[in-house]
Amino acid sequence: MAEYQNIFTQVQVRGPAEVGLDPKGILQAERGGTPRFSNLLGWMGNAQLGPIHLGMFGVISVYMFAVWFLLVGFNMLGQVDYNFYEFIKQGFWLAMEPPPEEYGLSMPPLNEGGMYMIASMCLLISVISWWIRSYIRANELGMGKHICWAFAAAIWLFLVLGLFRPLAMGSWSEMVPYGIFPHLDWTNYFSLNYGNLFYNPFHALCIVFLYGSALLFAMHGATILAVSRYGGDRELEQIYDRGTASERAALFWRWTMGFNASMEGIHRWAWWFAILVPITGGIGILLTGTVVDDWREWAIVHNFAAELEYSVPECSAVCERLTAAN
Ligand code: 07D
Repeated sequence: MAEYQNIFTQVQVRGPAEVGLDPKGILQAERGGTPRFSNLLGWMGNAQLGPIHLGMFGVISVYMFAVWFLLVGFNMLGQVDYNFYEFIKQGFWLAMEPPPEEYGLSMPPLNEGGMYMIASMCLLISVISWWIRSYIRANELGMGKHICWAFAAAIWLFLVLGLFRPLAMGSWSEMVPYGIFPHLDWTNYFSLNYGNLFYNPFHALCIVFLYGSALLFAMHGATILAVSRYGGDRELEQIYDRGTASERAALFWRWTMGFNASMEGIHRWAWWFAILVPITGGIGILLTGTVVDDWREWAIVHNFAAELEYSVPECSAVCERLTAAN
């Protein structure tokens, strides 16, 4: 039985390179790179690597991302006097900071956050171009736009953090610094500054969907792997017959928890949970500092949290029961 506890794809069928369909006959020229094969990639997905389609928006996106990356990288390198050893050593602590508060929404001098603003503009153009590219690719393959709209949900949170909330607060200084530990410190400071983000119900919802997405993904992935001995990965062909992988998978859940998602429905559950992570997150961040200044106070006023200070009652219910028993 152990042979069916498969974690990696074990069978790799290898034929001539497959370039894929070209419904409108215009893609061939835009696809680049000679296809290669890799056993290692084959364990995780398709063993064939390339050709890749870049197109105009792909080129803009990669180029603008590279400019953002280099502007941030060289700014950090400058902070350690272009000493590469120090750059590596202090890398996790280095930051490219947004402009100071006094500049509000105006363009600051280059060495006081102006370069940060230019870099941010490049990142924005890169992310939007990648979204356009995802839309055009899907369109040309005759696909629905589910991937683009899910990506748009992530861009919503990205825009709230870097554009909408700073605009609403009247200062670019509200933007997030670029850097590993500095952005973590910013996140922590943001929470402390607004009275503990855990009391922001949208942060709570955001976590529900984040953990829920992980749970759904784990359930779905594990279910399909568990029935792959019956061809579970060929889901659609399985749905309309009896005794198939799909039927066993569905029965497993109906018998263990009383309910089973349909083979189509589970992908809708997953899509909704995933997009609701950044949508609820963005609402939560947009409200912070603009409408609500202290989430703990807000929670007390709305009977969401108790007015108690953070203290432990003298005798808990358990301790009371123990005392009574003795
Ligand atoms: C950020 C947006 C989309 C990104 C895009 C990417 C590039 C460049 C560069 C590779 C991820 C564009 C950029 C391509 C890449 C290179 C080089 C998506 C993003 C388009 N929290 N918290 C969340 C938990 C606490 C805080 C979300 C847990 C504390 C703040 C999530 C805990 C404090 C913010 C979440 C916890 C705090 C969040 C993020 C536990 C202080 C946000 C969802 C157990 C530490 C964000 C409403 C996401 C948010 C957010 C989880 C605790 C602060 C659910 C599990 C109390 C300030 N927190 N958090 O998908 O939306 O992000 O909040 O303690 O802004 Mg939190």
